[in-house]
Amino acid sequence: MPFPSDTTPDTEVFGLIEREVERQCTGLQLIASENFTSPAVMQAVGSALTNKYAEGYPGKRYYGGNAIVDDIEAIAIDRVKRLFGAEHANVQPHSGANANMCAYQAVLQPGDTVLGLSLDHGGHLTHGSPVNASGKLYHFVAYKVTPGDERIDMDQVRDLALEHRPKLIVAGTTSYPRRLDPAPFKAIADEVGAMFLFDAAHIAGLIAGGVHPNPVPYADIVTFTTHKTLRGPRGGCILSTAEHAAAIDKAVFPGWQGGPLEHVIAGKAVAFHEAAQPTFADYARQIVTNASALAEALVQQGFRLVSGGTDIHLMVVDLRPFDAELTGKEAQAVLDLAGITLNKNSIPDDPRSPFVTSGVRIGTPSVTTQGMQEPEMAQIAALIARALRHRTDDAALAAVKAEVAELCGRFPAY
Ligand code: DSN
Repeated sequence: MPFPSDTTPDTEVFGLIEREVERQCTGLQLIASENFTSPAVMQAVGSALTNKYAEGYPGKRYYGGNAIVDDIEAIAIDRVKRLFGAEHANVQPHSGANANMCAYQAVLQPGDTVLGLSLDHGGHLTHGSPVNASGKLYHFVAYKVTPGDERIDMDQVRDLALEHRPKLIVAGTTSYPRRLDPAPFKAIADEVGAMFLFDAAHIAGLIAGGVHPNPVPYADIVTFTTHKTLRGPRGGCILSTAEHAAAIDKAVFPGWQGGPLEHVIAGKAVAFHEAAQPTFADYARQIVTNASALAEALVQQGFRLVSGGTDIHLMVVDLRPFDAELTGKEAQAVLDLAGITLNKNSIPDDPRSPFVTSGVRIGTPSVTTQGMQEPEMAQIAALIARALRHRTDDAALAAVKAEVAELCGRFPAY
């Protein structure tokens, strides 16, 4: 029987997809949590595996016909364990948020005390924000960055750990521009008898590429997303010690999720294969080199960077010294008009609300995938500054947009 779209193609949706591909390829993609995944990953995600129900795990499914799916999921598990040196892996979480909630469910009871980085100082919603289930189910106590150097205050982490005796300490960030050393967190967790969870969502690709310390030898549980610096399909993953393996698997299914997305798991397997290649280490190194170059160029343009710079793939720009009137919200909107995509972001102790903010977050994973290097980072900083300086001048913004398109045309993503 023919499919309806064989005779009546959905030109509406496919037309919009085409436009989105064009947007991605003709503008600068500077959202730190985004990337261009490979055609091989997209082929796996767009495959007939989407048709299959596979509740359970390889060898223990609730439906028939899963022999091939079992092989695919087993390959994904094996590859990610080898990539990070982990004892156990669960590749089924649909997202990083799910991965975190499953990990909590595996080792915590509702009401248990947990330490996590405050959202407005660079943490994540699932690290105990009161508007998120993590903050409603568990008693999160937030640590912050120091006002002086804007780096995580490890003395405060230790003091809070001694005071509150958490069952779990969470280290992990979404808008913190510095290396996150797992060793001091582990030492504090050991001192107070807490478990240690490291959320590597942003930096998983940097870890796989050898340019950031690997938390796996230190943490009981490591969660991450597969679509950021790791450059795989949109999804999550949990690594753990053998001790927590059974509890993690039970928390993911049947605890938190139903049928796994085996087409996405196949895409994860492809991404883990790609991340294990020597060229991926070159990619990870260039992401960081580009971020440093962009940070330096932005400072030369008159911007202040939170903590003074970056060690990783992202930076947080405090817009106030550049222009006291300019908010993160307006900067994001103006840059959108100029073909430069990034996101508004709170700076530590931001006087403006999270919907307005005084900063923007900028990341280099996507432009590095396109092959851009240090000279292009200087050009990007100049384009950002020009657009923001002339933000009420439509002709100036159009000129920036044309230059952005010309730059991206020299570095096609696909
Ligand atoms: N939305 C992700 C980010 O942009 O960092 C976090 O979940």
